[in-house]
This record gives sequence, C-alpha cells and structure tokens, in this order.
Amino acid sequence: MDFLHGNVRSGMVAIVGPPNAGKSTLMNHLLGQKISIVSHKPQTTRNRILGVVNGDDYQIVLLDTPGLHKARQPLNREMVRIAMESLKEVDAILYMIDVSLPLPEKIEQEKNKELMEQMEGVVAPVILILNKVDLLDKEQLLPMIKRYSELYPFHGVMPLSALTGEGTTEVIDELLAILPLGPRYFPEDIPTDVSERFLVAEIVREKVFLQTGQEIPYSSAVTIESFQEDDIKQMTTIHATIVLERNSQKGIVIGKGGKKLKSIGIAARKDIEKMLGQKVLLKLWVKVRKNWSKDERFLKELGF
Ligand SMILES: Nc1nc2c(ncn2[C@@H]2O[C@H](COP(=O)(O)OP(=O)(O)OP(=O)(O)O)[C@@H](O)[C@H]2O)c(=O)[nH]1
Ligand SMILES: [Mg+2]
Repeated sequence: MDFLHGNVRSGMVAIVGPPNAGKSTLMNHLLGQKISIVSHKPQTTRNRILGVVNGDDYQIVLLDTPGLHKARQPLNREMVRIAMESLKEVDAILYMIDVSLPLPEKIEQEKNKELMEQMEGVVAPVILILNKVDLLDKEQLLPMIKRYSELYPFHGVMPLSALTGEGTTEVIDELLAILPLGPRYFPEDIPTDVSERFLVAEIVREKVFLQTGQEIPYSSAVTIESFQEDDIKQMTTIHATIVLERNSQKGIVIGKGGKKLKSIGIAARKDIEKMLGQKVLLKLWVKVRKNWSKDERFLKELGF
C-alpha cells in the first residue's frame, strides 16, 4: 500500500463487449505486454484477466472479460456471468465494439438493444470504445460517434485501434479524469494476479484456438499437470494436457503422425519461453473428458 499516495489516481476498469471486439488486444496494448490470449475466433477469453497499468501518478487495474453473448451452454453462461459481474465492482467501464464490419441496420439495432440491456443498472461511467478504426473509412467515424452518443448516456465515445495503438493514450487520459485519488493496490512490478501456471495453460489454449478449426477450440480446455523449475539448468519443465469433449476430436488435435500436436507445442513453447525468460521443455498430452464443458465439477477445477 502506498500511504503517501498524494495525487496518485487509482481504480478498477472493466473492458467488456461482444466477443471478438478486441478487448484482450487493448488490455495487452495498455499493459505493454501480453497477459491475455488473443485470436480471430470469438469467445477466446473465458475468465476475468486482471492487468495492472502503472504511471508516475496513476494505477489502473484493468479487467479483461469474456465476450458478452447469448449463452445457452454451461461454460458460456459462466463466461457471461463473469463479464456481467465485473460491471458491478469497477470505477469505470470500457464497452468495446468492433466498427470494422458494416452491419445491416436490423442487426445493428439488435446489438444496440443488447448493449442497453447489458448496461441496465450500471452506475459506473461507461466509455464506448469504437475499435478497429484502422479498418474503417475515416468519413464514417463522425456520424457513427454522433449516432452512438444518442444511444446511451456514455461518459465518452472514443475511436481507436487496439492493434496499432492509435487513440489508446487518449483512453488513459479519459480514465484518469474519472478515477478517484487513492493508493496503488498492487506493487508496481506485478502486472497481473494470475499464476504462471494459468498463463501457461492459456498460451497452450491460444495455440489450439489458432491452429484448429470448427468446434475444436470450443471443446478444448488446458490443464497443467506439473511445472518444475530447475534453477541450475535455468530450465522449466511443463507437462500440460489438452482436454477434449469427444473421442473423435483426439485425432484432429494430434494430427497425422502427431504433426498438429507438435506444431501447437512448438508455438506454445516459444511464447512460454518469452514469458518465463528461460528455456522450456513442454510436453503435451491429449485427453478426452466427455462433455467437460457441461460438467460442473470440471468447470470448478478450471476456476469457474
Ligand atoms: N484490424 C484490427 N484488428 C484488431 C484490432 N483489435 C483486435 N483485433 C483483432 O481482432 C481479433 C479479436 O481480438 P481479441 O483481442 O481476441 O478480441 P476479444 O474481444 O478479446 O475477444 P473474446 O475474448 O473472444 O471476447 C484478433 O484477431 C485481433 O488481432 C484492431 O484495432 N484492428
Ligand atoms: Mg478476449
């Protein structure tokens, strides 16, 4: 705790919005490092991922959340619950939408209605983030900002690109105008509250998302069986399991002659080595746990 916080501003800020809007990309960009996994497929983030952004006179605790969507299955319901709950405990909210795809009017109206429903009862100021402006015709921006400003009493509407970083420093400025004076809640050298084990499991899961198609990403979970650091050899040995829902999925993830699993393992190991700053021996297994995404006990084990 920083007792002499003087003019330090601090607080919690949730990043919420539909799947695939770029929430995790923005979180990583603001942190200056990759904590939250990213993919081009919706519903990549499954948990609340905390990231701490420090400045000379501020500390912003960001909460990256799973995408808000109409959830029917148990795992998806848990994801949406986590995102909705984060709205209650924060000082400000960044509601992010992807503005790169022109939507038919009817769909846009439906999405806007959903936005209003999701924000019902929310007391914290909400900043609407129009993301992916790098893909947008600049002339479309002003009318879009005007339209959204009429939709909800947003504290502000900010266009940006989480990918290129264009417009992101303005978000920090805008948040600092909202956040109260207060202590830093986390030591300045600690970027997140999740364990290295969790981050490793997430990195493997990201590679599954990126390298497999159809339903496989949504049928995959990753558990860490062992994590052993050898200080003398400066090497970490990790055993992880990719858990699938059905027997028929096993062959797809392993691939011909084990090729797919090997490729997932190589990509994951590279990222894990970067994160841990040392050599990593990563051993991956594939296991079937029938319908795990509907199994409450297993969901608990995964931290839901
Ligand atoms: N061109 C462009 N692509 C972006 C931008 N921000 C994110 N993306 C891409 O959009 C995709 C989704 O990004 P994520 O950060 O995983 O999105 P998310 O909102 O966290 O998604 P979920 O976790 O599934 O809810 C990825 O392929 C990103 O590279 C942007 O500003 N411009
Ligand atoms: Mg995400």
